[in-house]
Amino acid sequence: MGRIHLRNLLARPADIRVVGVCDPRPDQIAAIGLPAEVAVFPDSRELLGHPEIGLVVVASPASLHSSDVVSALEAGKLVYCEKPLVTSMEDHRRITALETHHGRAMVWVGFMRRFDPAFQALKADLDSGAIGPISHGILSHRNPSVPESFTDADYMLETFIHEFDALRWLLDVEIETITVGGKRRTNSGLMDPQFVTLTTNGGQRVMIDGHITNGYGYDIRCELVGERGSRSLVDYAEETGISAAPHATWATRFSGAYRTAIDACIDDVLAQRHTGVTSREAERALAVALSGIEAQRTGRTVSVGVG
Ligand code: ISE
Repeated sequence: MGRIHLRNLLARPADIRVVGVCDPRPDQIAAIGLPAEVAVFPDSRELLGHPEIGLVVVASPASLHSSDVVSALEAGKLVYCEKPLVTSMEDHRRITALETHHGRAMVWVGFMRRFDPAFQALKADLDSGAIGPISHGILSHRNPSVPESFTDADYMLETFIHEFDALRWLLDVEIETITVGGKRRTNSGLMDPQFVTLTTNGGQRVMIDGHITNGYGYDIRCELVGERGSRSLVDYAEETGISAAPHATWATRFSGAYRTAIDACIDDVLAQRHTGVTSREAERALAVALSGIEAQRTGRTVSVGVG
């Protein structure tokens, strides 16, 4: 993930400078082939103490996001952090408390689907009222494979969290309840596929099938049904050039969106504004994911708490 962001940052016109990178595995950094002017910091404290650094991009494993983001905020830096921002409400509160202390929103969360041309075209159609009020949605999140260590909780926090954020944004609603079903277990004990049903405060019902060891490709689908018609991502394939056929991985499917998302963050930083996904916005998708973990465990429909 860090490499994708680094490549995109280095491709940016000369209105910013990539000062340095930090990774506990020096061999990984060597493999990137860094330009000579980009310093390698063996220790993140040294990087965070650097006076020229204004924005820190956090692309560490999700379990480290909380401590990485907190350290950056304590050092007074702005942060672009990959999703999920954090994995517990307690960690989330530490971050918002620091932002409150600094008196401003300082964190941009990398929900890149909001920057994908096909999702944006779908959103524009919904906002125009072209298909009337939405009654329901049918979505798929399919991945060819995930690491052996991937857990049911990761399914919510790493994978379905994209749908939770995208649906809130597309429909301008809050998700009220979540139910999760599935029987099949992989060799590593992961429930896969998983079937999620959501209800919203807009009166909609949304069904998502997740199948993240499908072996055939990365396949993201989204159909929303209104009173006067329906729209799917596939409807925008020709105008956006985003093929509806399965892609190799999430990195190839969303390569453009990753670039646009970080570019938009940098534009915001340079213009001293925040038009992206704030920590407070990300908290809503996190709340749904945490309720989803409870729904997996209990087999019950779980109400998503109000933040
Ligand atoms: C990544 O963020 C994605 O976009 C994928 O859809 C997801 O399944 C994967 O686990 C994520 O890391």
